[in-house]
Amino acid sequence: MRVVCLAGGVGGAKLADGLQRALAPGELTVIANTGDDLERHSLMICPDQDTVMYTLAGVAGPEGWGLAGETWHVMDGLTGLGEGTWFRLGDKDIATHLYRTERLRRGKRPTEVAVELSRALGVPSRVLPMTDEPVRTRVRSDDGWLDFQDYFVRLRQAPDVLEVRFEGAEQAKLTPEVAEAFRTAEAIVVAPSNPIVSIGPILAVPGMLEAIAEARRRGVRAVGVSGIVGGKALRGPADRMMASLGEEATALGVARRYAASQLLDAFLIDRLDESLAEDVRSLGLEVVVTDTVMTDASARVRLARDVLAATKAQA
Ligand code: FO1
Repeated sequence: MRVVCLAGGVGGAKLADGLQRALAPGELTVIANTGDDLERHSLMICPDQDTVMYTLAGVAGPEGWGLAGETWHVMDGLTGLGEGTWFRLGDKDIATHLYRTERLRRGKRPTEVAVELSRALGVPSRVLPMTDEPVRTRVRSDDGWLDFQDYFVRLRQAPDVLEVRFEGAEQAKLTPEVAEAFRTAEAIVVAPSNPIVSIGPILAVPGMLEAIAEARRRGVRAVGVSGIVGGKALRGPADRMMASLGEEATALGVARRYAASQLLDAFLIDRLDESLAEDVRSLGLEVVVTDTVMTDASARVRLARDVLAATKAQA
């Protein structure tokens, strides 16, 4: 069963891992958010793509991003030279960035480099950037506009987010690889990633929503999972971000967002949020109430199986 999964960083990578384990090799394509991408120390860094790729390769670091068993000699050296090292790149991870940066400089497309990197790591799925054009997420706080990683890593998500924009999104295009993935998809999954700054940029790529709608017109079902459980984001600032943007910071708030773009057939919410099921249903979505918190590999697979079941049948 060919499955296309839209994902951001760590939370999305966990469900992608569950899907990869539940499916046959080659059946999963992950479309990764590139709004978090940045250039530092002259290196092109694609955090969400790499988080998904390292997770699917079984080599992700202890925090969910970067690589396991890292050393930090380059960062220590840069710190000694007085360089800002608030964005930590491990020595092995730097090899990925050197490779990517060099290939891009020689004219390869980001998608081509992503496919090469995944292949080199032995990932049995495809991990595709949402677009080859640069899209940069920026957030407005009381102190003005911030680059996403300034907000997320340097300022540790402390400022209230009052506005979000995806610079470059209007000029971005669907890649042939992403278009083909939707053309051949048999199921579409929206991972429990931040709906505003992880899934939002993916949906902002012109043609993305239409490609999903076109697949759904063929009878392909689209299923999403709430990354907010009991009013709290499982990871990251999605709950506070939704609140400061005037949205309800619950699974219902996430469902409302996706319902507004007519994205989904069904939505999975946690048992803790069962009381919201009726309201989610009234948005025109089928609801599956299940355990959505992925504490270990077996929980990832269990959730993936629930997701796949929801893509097959009326809940
Ligand atoms: N997250 C952090 O909180 N601190 C870091 O220093 C950091 C470095 C980093 C390096 C490479 C990479 O692929 C990811 C990295 N992340 C780091 C994670 C990442 O910035 C965020 O988790 C995502 O952008 C949000 O999805």
